[in-house]
Amino acid sequence: MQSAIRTNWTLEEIYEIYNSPLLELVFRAANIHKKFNDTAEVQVCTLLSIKTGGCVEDCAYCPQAARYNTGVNVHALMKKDEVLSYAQKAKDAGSTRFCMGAAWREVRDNRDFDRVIEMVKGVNEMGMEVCCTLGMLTETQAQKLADAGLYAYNHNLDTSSEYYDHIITTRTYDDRLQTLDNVRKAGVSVCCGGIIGLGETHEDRIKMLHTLSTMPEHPESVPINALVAIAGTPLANNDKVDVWDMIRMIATARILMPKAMVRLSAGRTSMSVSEQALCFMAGANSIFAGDKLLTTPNPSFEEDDAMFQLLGLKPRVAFKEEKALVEEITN
Ligand code: SAM
Ligand code: DTB
Ligand code: SF4
Repeated sequence: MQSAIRTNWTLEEIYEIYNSPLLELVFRAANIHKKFNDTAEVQVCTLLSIKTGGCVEDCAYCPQAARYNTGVNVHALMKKDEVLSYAQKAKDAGSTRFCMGAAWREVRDNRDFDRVIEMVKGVNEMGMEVCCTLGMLTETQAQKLADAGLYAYNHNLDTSSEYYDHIITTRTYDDRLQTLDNVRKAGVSVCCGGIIGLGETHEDRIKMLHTLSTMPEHPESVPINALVAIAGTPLANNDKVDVWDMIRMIATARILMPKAMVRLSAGRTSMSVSEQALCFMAGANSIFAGDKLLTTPNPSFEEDDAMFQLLGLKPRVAFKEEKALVEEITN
């Protein structure tokens, strides 16, 4: 049998998958999803912006970049207790992963970082999978976060290496890859994906999926975001992302990386329940829940609860892989 999980995909193979007739692509992805995962299960993650706006980077899509006038309220790093009470609310509403985002270019070794370490410890002790997205990290910083109980780190490639400098000029694709490597070395689960609707071509999307699916180990989570066009940013007037493109991306990601959590991320407020259902059919098995992403709106817990009931979906339990491993060892 050909190895089920492959890291040697060629660009040509991915091109063919991505461009196959839409329903054929969805059927193929759905079959793979059924074979590798519990398709009734969706991971529910909650995001919290712990430090908002005022970022020095020039990411063309981002409401938090200081250089664009987006009307985002700048907020210094939140207090630990305040963050933990948000985490508790998210847990009570059924989230099993809590992701803290900071509008930083990179982590600095200062008191703010010490405070984030305390937040990581606190959320971990609550029994949730704790994730951070704080910008670039050194290997030592990644290790410190790991020691505090960090479960996953989100660091997106966003687009292809070729298109990257059309979107961001204040750092390079290699900087991104270096941080991802540092996260891996620290034994932290990798969450890495991208955004569609930045003005990239289909080829750029294919190239990004190629980079992700040929990493020595696939990212454990792959968020697929649709651009939320923000007034004041250079991408404010970009066309709305076609939902079929979102489905195509999700299905291709599922086929290439059968066991990854493929996350239907930003953009859900402009999608109907039927459109989201097609994304789940195509292999999406994770969402961000709660009425705010970092700074922009997201469906409420109640709306998602109703969607889960309707579609017969259930939230994935926390630390599922680890629990399965313990059962295997003890049985
Ligand atoms: N500053 C850190 C960084 O850039 O890595 C962490 C926070 S940053 C806001 C996290 C991710 O959010 C970005 O990598 C990008 O993929 C996504 N994002 C930001 N603005 C977005 C938008 N307007 N639409 C869709 N995704 C967006
Ligand atoms: C990811 O891939 N998407 C999330 C999370 N990782 C950090 C962020 C989406 C942000 C959308 C714009 C905002 O709310 O500011
Ligand atoms: Fe936004 Fe992160 Fe870029 Fe800063 S580094 S502008 S927070 S995406």
